[in-house]
Amino acid sequence: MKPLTSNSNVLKWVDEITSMMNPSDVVWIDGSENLYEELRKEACSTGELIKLNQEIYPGCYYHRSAKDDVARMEDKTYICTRRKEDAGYTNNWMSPQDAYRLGREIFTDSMKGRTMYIIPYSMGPVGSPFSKIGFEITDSIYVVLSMNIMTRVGQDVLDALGDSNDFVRGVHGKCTLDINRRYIFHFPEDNTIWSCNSGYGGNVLLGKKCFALRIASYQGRMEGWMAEHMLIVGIESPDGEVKYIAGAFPSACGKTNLAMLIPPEVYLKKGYRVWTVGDDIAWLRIKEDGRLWAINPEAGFFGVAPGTNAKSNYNALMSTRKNSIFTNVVLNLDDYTVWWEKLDNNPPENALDWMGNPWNGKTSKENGAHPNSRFTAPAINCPCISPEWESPEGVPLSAIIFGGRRAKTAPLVYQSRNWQHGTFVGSTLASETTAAAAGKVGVVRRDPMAMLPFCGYNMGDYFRHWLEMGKKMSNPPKIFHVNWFRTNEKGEFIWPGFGDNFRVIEWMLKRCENLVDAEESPIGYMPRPEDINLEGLNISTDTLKSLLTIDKEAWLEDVKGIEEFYKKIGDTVPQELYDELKTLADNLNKME
Ligand code: GTP
Ligand code: SPV
Ligand code: MN
Repeated sequence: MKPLTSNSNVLKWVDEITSMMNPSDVVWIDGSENLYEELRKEACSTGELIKLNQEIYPGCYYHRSAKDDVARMEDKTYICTRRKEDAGYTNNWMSPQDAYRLGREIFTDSMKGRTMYIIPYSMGPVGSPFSKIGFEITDSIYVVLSMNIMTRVGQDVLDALGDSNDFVRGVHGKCTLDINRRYIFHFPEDNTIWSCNSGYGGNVLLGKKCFALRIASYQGRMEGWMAEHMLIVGIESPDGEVKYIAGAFPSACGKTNLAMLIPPEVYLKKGYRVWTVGDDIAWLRIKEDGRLWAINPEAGFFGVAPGTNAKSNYNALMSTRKNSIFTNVVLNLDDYTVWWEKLDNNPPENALDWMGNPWNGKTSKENGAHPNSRFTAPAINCPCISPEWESPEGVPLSAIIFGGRRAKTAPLVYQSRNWQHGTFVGSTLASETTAAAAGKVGVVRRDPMAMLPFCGYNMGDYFRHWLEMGKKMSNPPKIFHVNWFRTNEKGEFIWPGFGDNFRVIEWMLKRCENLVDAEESPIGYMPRPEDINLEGLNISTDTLKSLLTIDKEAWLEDVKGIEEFYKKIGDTVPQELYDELKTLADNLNKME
């Protein structure tokens, strides 16, 4: 097929990859519906996709990845910088030379007898000053179709690029899906990503974590902006004013849910509304007004399916009702619809589970959907998508929230004293691990700014970049920490969460406008219990008080954990953060 561009940088690179991969055919993705329809048909004929019931799920398809390929694999993810210290303690490192050599060995002739697809895509609205362009070369139709949902793809991207050499070079090959030869290599110094032997979204939809976080975080440091693992949401008050919040929670800790939440009845009646801008990634820039502005570089949601239902996240569910792809969920053979745990109380009896085995939801003891089964859904499907979600200028942030799953230590909410303290709070973020990454679930680990698996350079330098950005803002967002996941002795969540998190958001926004006082505590500003609105909620003030307690001993343990973590990162950790740690320890020691 004739190339769709005359950009010589692109053509040279495509030639190199083509001669390495040796495909039988090359197809440029122009973004046309005709081509996509052809590819869907082909994928259905080979079993790569299954067409769902088009009356109930118009434009929707079903997909399965290999059994041992259902989540990001952090031990197979590498940052390949010339100097090992530039990748830092929190990343796996391989020298670019070794990684390219190994990659070439695996890729050579790997597309023999296969078609190679070339996808030009934009992260961010095409032409926005925030946006960046990438290419993904792949041998997977699932990837082509999913990239079309998750990013902006096609000819207008090539037109926007023109003759420029400023694009990210992504190469993905399924190869043989051999887990022992699975690698996700990032070369931040070359704007390059090579991913082999995987078919799972997080490893192969290269625009997402690989580019928009790992490569982009590195670019952001070089160019003076930030790429963060954050949702972006607009909160409209009854007078029609909209304030924007960004939130960083580790994988499977509630970003999609918070981005799309429906406020409790009492707030809806007053006229509050919530608008989704993004559910996973934010690119942040400082503008002349001294504020921090955010765009969502993606065009779709790659959301966790299990637990998504009409009550927990109606808007996410509605987003998946057309033109979406479901991966590793249950397939109902009676009507070709999909199902997953907690979708409803009516699991199908005649179905296939995520591995393709016969499954009866009424009698089986095993889960039908994989805990990290997901959907890719176009953002425009979301009933509460913000009118500003594609604004090339982004939206201004009033607040940034950090949060994780902490059964005991962290209170429901607290506010940092200033940007530097807020950076400290983000750097100490910790959470119990989830099914979003392969490995043990439920272990507490440090996950600074929810970026542990996604920062493309040395974590200490990343903290420094946060501090430097703060100095450049005359009106920075206020920084908060939340925890929706505190449990009682029985291990049950105390806080109802989901829509009721709006009550905490209301307090935070009032703090941003100085409309409510707070109590000083050893860890930061805490709400007075009476300032969290519990109207219409079956929770006592005593329960709320217990959600706001600070356990001195548990926190002193945490201080030790933070110190150990900083030491492992090494001497790149800014002194200012050690100062904050000392203040925290002193404050706690003074506590009754
Ligand atoms: P990634 O896509 O992996 O980055 O995840 P995410 O941060 O977008 O998480 P998501 O919103 O998909 O939520 C993950 C899980 O947390 C789901 O099972 C939700 O049901 C659950 N969850 C989300 N919000 C809350 C909450 O407020 N309380 C409780 N208890 N669970 C929640
Ligand atoms: C996450 O794990 O944070 C996700 C899913 O959003 S993945 O794209 O696999 O990274
Ligand atoms: Mn994520």
